[in-house]
Amino acid sequence: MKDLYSHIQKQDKEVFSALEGEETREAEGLELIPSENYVSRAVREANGSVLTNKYSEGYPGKRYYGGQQFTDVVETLAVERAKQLFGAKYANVQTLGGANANIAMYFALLQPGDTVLGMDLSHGGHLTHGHPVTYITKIFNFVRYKMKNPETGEIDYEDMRKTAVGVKPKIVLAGFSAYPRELNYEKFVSIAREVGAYAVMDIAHIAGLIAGEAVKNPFDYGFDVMTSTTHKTLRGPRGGLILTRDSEEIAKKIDKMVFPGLQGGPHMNNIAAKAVAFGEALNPSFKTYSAQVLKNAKAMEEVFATSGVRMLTGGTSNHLILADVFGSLGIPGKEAEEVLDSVGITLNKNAIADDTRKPMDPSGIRFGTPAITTRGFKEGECKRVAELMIEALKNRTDQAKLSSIHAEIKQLCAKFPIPDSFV
Ligand code: DSN
Repeated sequence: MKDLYSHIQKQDKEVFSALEGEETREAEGLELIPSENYVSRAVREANGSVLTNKYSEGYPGKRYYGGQQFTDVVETLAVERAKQLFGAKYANVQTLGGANANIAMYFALLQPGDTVLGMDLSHGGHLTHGHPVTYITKIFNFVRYKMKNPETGEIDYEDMRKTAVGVKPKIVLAGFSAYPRELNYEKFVSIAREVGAYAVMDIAHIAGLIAGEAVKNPFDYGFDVMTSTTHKTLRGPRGGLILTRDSEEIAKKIDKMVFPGLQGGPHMNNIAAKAVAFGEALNPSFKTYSAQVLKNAKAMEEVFATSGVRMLTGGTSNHLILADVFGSLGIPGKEAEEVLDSVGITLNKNAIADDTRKPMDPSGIRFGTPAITTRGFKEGECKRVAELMIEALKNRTDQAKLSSIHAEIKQLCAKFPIPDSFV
């Protein structure tokens, strides 16, 4: 660690101390936030590289400033690898995050006042899919769909179709940040086609599972565009990605909107890190990783089911679980998050469908397996973690019990250190 931060250590003790603290926190605790992961040293090196010095407005071969012989190499590598991973004809790797990717996609495909049909945040969608707190709702009109039955997770496709026929959206948007099931992609695409809308999927949460072929690829069902982050299951640096299946016209609109429409100089260090991460995801070992993420989530599901804790949609078919800890154990989500944090398990409180509690202290917790699978956990370790979570929650006032659970978590972490490399 000293080597990695030796210059910071000499120059800036305050930042060094925070970095050292985070290194220890990540090493000695379990990361169960389903949108987080651990990147390889190679990805971190690229992200911390000399490319942070460079301005590269434009795209490879068409830049506004000189000196682009190496930035063009890394951006082209990132684009080509992204295309290969997702079966896309076009990729834009310049957006800084998933929210930016969605905003650029909306502005590229819509006119102010146009309508988007997206999933309700309270049923698993995302803020950028049309929550009233976001600025984009002042520009575009968002209409939301929900699950028909939160116990099974089935989306109300018939209601969605009727709504689409009524409001004539320009985009039918699939995708989620807290939904544990696969979507019926045929239905989304057929509704979009019926009303003449673009079919777009925000794959931020499951991008790595798609790339690793552990779940279906929406492009195989005719989606036009997919937006994503690169740092969740895809295990790359923080950032965004926009993929276009085959339309040059759409891809051009997206490129123009990302730059110069909405962003300035791309973060080339980050794009180099994306290229490295996409290279890792193309390695056959990434398929094994993605499949294991799913098996591990199933193993945790089994323990929660046996313990009688209600899981929204009845369980999981992907990397995440949404558990109703307030309904099942009488523990508010915020307290559950704090209790588990105190034993070295990081996850997040989360609203459940039609939650009667407030967003800052909802009924649920959301957790998942991307990061612990990167650590090398298999089903056995995941079951044990799920058991320890439930034990901690049930014994949350017993300090001796919590200390012994924390000690076991630390032992597990020591046995499964965060790897430096995956290839
Ligand atoms: N913050 C991300 C997540 O945790 O799912 C989504 O933006």
